[in-house]
Order: sequence, then C-alpha cells, then structure tokens
Amino acid sequence: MADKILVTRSSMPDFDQYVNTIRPLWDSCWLTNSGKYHQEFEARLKSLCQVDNLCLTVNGHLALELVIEAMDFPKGSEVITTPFTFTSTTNAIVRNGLEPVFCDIKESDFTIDESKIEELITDKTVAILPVHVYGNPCNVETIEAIAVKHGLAVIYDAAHAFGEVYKGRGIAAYGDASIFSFHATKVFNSIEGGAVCADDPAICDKINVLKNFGLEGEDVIGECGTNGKMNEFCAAFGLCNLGELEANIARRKTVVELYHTLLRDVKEIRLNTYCKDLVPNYAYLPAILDSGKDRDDLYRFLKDNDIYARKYFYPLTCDALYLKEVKAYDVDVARDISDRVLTLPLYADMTQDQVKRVCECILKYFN
Ligand code: T4K
Repeated sequence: MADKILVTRSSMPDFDQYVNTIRPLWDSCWLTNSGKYHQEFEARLKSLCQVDNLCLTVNGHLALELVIEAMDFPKGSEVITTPFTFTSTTNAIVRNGLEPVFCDIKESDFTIDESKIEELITDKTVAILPVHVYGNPCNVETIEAIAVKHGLAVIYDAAHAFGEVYKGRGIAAYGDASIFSFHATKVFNSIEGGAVCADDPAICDKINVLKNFGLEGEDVIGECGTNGKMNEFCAAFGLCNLGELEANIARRKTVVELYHTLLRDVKEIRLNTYCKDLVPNYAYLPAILDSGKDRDDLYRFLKDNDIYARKYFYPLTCDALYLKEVKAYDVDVARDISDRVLTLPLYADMTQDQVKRVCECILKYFN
C-alpha cells in the first residue's frame, strides 16, 4: 500500500537549530508573556511584512477576534464579508456580537465580488471583512474606495496570504488592518500563531492589552480581555522557520507548476492561477470541477487511493447551523464554487513522485 498523501504537511525548521534556540529557555525559565523570542519574532515579522505596527497572537483566529474587538464597533452592527472561507472568519464577527452580511464571490479568483458590496450597505454597516482566499488578493483598490465613500473600516483576513507582495507592497499594507495565521498547516508556521498588522498603532496597543487579560500595568484591569499570547516555544519555532520561508515558497512553486503541467489536458478541472501583479506564496491549490461533475465522487476516488484532498471551502460559512436565523443572501457563485472545489495536496516537501501519483489518479478518474 502506498503512503497516504494528505492535503498538506507542516514545514519543519532544522531540528538542531530549533533545539539550540530553545535551550536557553531552560536557564531563563521565561516561557511566555512577551519573552525574548516573542519580541524578536515580532520585530522580524514587522520588517518582513513592511508594516509599522504588528502584534503577535496565539493563533490567527484570535488575531481576527481581537482586531475586530479593538475597533470597538457598536454591538449589533453589520459587517460585510464572504461566505467562501474557513469558518474562523465568520465566527470572529459573530463572537464579537456583530452581524455578518454575506456578499457573493467572483468565479475568477473566489474573492469577494466588490461590485456587489455597495448594495449590501445599510445604516448599520461598520466594516468590510474580505478574505485573500487561497492567497488570491481581493480587489483592494475598489474595496478601499467603497470604504472611504461610506466611512467603513476594512479588515482583511490574510490568513492565507503571508509573505505575499501585491503591486509592490506587502499584502498587509492594504486596508485598516490585516491578520495572518501561522498555523501548522500554513505556508509559514510557528506551530500555532497569528499576527495583526494595523495602520493605527493604537489598535495594536489595544490588542496587546486585550490579549493579556485586559491588564494595563500591574495594578489596573482596564479591559475585559482574554489570554491570546504566543509562548516562547512557538515564537522560537517561527523564528527558525522564517529562515526557510523563501526556499519553502520556491519549492511550493515547483510543485504547483508540475501540477499545472501534468493536468493541463484534463478539461474537466480548472486549477487556480495567480494575477500578474502578485508575488504569490503558493498556499493552496484549489481545483474547480466542471459543472455537472460530481466533486464528492472524485474526492472519494482519491481517498480510496490514499490521497486526501479537501473541500476547502465547503460548506459556506453562511450555512453554519448557529446562523439559522440569518436571512438568506444571494451567494449563488459562492455556492456553486463551494460545491465544485477540491483543494489538492500541496506542501514544500512534496516530491515529484507524489505530485505524479495525485495527477495520475485524477487522469485515471476522468479517463
Ligand atoms: N481565516 C482563514 C481564512 C483560515 O483559513 C484560518 C485557518 C483562520 C482564519 C484561522 O487561523 P488559525 O486560528 O488556525 O491560525 C485547517 C487549519 O486548522 C486552519 O488553520 C486553516 N485555516 C484551515 C483552512 O485548515 P483543518 O480542520 O482542515 O485541519 P486538519 O487538522 O484537518 O489538518 C489538515 C492537514 O494538515 C492534515 O491532513 C495534515 C496536515 N497537518 C495538520 C496538522 C494539525 C500537519 O501536517 N501538521 C499538523 O500539525 O483546519
């Protein structure tokens, strides 16, 4: 039996480098609460992302929850967002006491359809929360123009877009704030981890208070905060992995290019492609099946051959059971793509033989 091929596989730093990095922690016994590695990691990320304000969090989800909280929108306000995303995006809105208003996506790149945003704006709208899904950048210029015209905040869920440069600027330069995820399954990981980049330094200051129980110094409990701090083992893992980032992205690119070559004659699927102004990170490789093809059947066929593709992103987040009461939105394109998408295995260490095995299986299925 051949080995299982999973949808992804964590990029690991050099073992000895990591062990040497964490060894001093046995002397200092300083394990968390803004330690030495936390500070170093934050500084390195700030310069890599070309931003002035960045704060680390325990994971990408908390980064999103906290940046929304820090913006202090009135409870019950509406946030225009996409349903074609991981459930974290919508959960973060709802857990802040806000109402998600779902906008459809574009068939071309699966990001929010900016031409449909304005018709969803009401007196209660306070923000637009799009996702650079799979690392495909949203139409940041049009979204900014809409936000300025209507006085709305823009928060990007850039969980998939770490390391990308769009139109010559780091991806986090767009919008009022962006969040990244450094989860084990991402292009770059610190085991678990996340970060907020914000234009306004006060937002990062507030998140730093919120992520530490709301404490403002030893004697003042200022906010009703949570515990969203990254520990030193994760920060050290991230620091070691940062050294591998460029090489890992280059290896992912090779994998993606091989997929495109081997599957070019399969007319029944369309692989994701990147827009020309982007330096991509090759985070995911979604394949969209032709209408009329049964995505779940291909999913099962691959699984029977020990290939674990995933239905990122199905179901749509607007179909979450906890949103039963939310009104029905026109998200026909998102629904159609969600029913036809299969995200293929992709990771930096993926061998040519593994890519060939996945492609041969897909070719066999369609022949
Ligand atoms: N916004 C967006 C748009 C997101 O996609 C996400 C997370 C977030 C926000 C929130 O960020 P975080 O709070 O997670 O930092 C995974 C990830 O858990 C999640 O981070 C990610 N998006 C989502 C798209 O995918 P699952 O439930 O599919 O993961 P799981 O455990 O099935 O793992 C998938 C594959 O990854 C495994 O088959 C093997 C590999 N893997 C997994 C783990 C846990 C590894 O190689 N190493 C590992 O440690 O959610």
